[in-house]
Amino acid sequence: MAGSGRRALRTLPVPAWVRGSGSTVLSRLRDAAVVRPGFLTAAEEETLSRELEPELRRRRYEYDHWDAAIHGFRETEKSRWSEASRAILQRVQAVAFGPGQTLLSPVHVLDLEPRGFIKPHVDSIKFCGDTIAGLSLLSPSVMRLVHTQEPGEWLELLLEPGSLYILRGSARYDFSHEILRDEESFFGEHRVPRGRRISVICRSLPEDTGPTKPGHLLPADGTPSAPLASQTH
Ligand SMILES: O=C(O)CCC(=O)C(=O)O
Repeated sequence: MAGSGRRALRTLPVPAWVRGSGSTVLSRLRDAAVVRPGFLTAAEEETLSRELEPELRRRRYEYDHWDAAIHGFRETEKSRWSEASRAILQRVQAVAFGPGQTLLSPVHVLDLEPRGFIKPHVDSIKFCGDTIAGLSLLSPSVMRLVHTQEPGEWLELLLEPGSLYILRGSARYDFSHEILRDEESFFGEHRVPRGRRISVICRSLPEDTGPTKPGHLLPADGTPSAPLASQTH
C-alpha cells in the first residue's frame, strides 16, 4: 500500500489493522480476530519465502474450478521445515494456540498470484478446530469477515507482509472470511494493491476427531464444498 496511507493508518487510535461495521462487533471480536503486524522480521520472512519457493514453483496456478473457493492459486502441505522456520512456527503456536490445542499437521501453504483471491467461506468444522492462524508473505492484502446470519456485521483485517492473523471462536465459526481480489482490495478508503501473496496457515484440530486432511471449507451459504485446495489431492 502507499506509504502515506500506511502512515495515516498508524496514527488511528483504534487497532489500525482491524476495522469493522461498528464498535459492538469490534469489541466483541477484539480477541477473536487479531492482527499482529510485524510478527516476522524481514529476515524471517525471507527465510520462509526462500524455503517455500522451490516447492511452490513446481506447481501450476489453478483457475476457475467450478466450485473452488479460491481463484488463481497453488498450494502445498508442508511437514518438514528447516530449523529456522520451525522456530517461527513454534512462535506462532505459542502466540495463537492454547496449551490444550493440537495443531493440524502438515502446515498449509497457499500461494495466490496477483489476480488470485479467496471467496467467502467458513472452514469446515470437520477438518479445522477453533483456531486458524496465518502468516502473510510478499504482498499486503485485505481479509474480510462477514457474519453468516447478519451480513451487516463485518470486519476487515489489513494483512501486511510479515503479519500474523488469528481467527478463533466466533470469528472463525460465525463469520465467513475471504481475501479480496485486487480490484476490491481496499482497507476503508485506502487502496491495498495486491501482488503475489503467500500465506502459511496453521489450524487447530477439531476437538473430537482425529487428524485428517486440511483445507476443506464450507462456503458462506453453508453448503458443503470442495476442499479449499483444488481436487488434485
Ligand atoms: O490465505 C489465507 O491467509 C487465508 C486462507 C483461508 O481462507 C483458509 O485457510 O481458510
